[in-house]
Amino acid sequence: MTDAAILERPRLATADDYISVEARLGAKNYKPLDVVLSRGEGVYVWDVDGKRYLDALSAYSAVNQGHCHPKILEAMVEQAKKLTLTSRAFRNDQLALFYEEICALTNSHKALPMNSGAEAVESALKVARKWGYQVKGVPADRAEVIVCSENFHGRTLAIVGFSTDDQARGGFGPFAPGFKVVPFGDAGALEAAITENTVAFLVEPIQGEAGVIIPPAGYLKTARELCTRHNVIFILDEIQTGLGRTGKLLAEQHEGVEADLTLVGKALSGGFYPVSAVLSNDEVLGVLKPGEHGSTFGGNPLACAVARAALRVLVEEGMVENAARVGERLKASLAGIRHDAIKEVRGRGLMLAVELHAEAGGARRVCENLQRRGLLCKETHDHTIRIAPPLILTDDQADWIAEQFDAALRD
Ligand code: IF1
Repeated sequence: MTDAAILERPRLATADDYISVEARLGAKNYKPLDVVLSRGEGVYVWDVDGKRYLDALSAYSAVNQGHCHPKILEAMVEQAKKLTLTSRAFRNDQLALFYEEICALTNSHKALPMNSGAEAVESALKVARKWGYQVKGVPADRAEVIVCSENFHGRTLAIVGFSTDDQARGGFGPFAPGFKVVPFGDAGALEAAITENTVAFLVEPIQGEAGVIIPPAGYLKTARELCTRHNVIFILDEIQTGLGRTGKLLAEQHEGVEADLTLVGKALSGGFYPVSAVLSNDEVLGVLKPGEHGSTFGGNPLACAVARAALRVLVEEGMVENAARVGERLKASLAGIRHDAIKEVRGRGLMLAVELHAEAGGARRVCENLQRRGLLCKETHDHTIRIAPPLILTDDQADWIAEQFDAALRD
């Protein structure tokens, strides 16, 4: 069969056709719900059979602005018609504007544009180590980074090397040395782990994959103080919590702290394109000299134009404030559900989770029931259902989500 003929093969028809081809040809690194989506608009997505669902996952917080936001689409199309990629060997007319806007919005002095969230995390770890050797005076190859148990920071080898989740790290060794794990939320353990070779503390303000775990009040403030006192870079991974998800532009604002390095990604493009960035509140990024770090697509004009539009609509359409207000309403409605399967409702803004008791039979089953009711959620681990709809959610849609949860638990 010629290449052209291969490409002209008849299109797949039913959802089962898509699912069976994926089963036959795809790596099985996910176990998705059996829903084959073909269209998205705002909080809704439609499957190939035309059924509508409310998306309460938002692509793991990458479509905070809602699916296919028209203004981000317009910015992407206009830029794609002009210039998509130059490499950083040359300059382009979007990067400086992206720097100005993201640094102003986040009170940052410098930014390093990357593509995936994991790349932003890896970049921050590289910069922290180099800063440790060149500025703090840590002996070569002795830099230590402290992370928290139950962390999720991405899927690269260095990152899974300091994961405490066997599913994420099992069978991928050997791993990079120089990482110490302390319990999340325990400031005493953090202080005890700091040595003169500690260069950074990397932590999520709220642990997402761990099941929307909020640290004790004051934890991030104490961590900030400890990092300042011991000359340790405080790195906040806001790739999931950032850009309005918790009801503030950055989750750190709930605690009144400023990280030395803040990582953003996901919704930085509104789901149109992989865009991430390392934001620096002081000169840590200044240790990088030309040729010491890079990326083919990092900071490309299309990514910058998309990110600028994604940030603009987030701010101009009041999505952050809406997440705070509607998130409170939804959290209260969910907490009001009287059902003994529910162990806890927790979260901040529209980063919510419902934890079920172990004997309730598992979160996956409830997610499959919710899918039949037209609500798409994703379980994390066995007993927790995360709820993270786009930040444009209305009061009525929030009430509807709670009603579906109530009904699904009664089934
Ligand atoms: C998967 C969840 C997982 C992240 C934080 C960095 C990254 C992520 C706080 C890396 C990515 C995604 C990855 C995706 C599922 C989802 C996820 F927490 F959001 F639910 F896995 F834990 N920091 N999270 O949440 O960003 O390189 O993916 O752009 O890997 O299954 P990335």
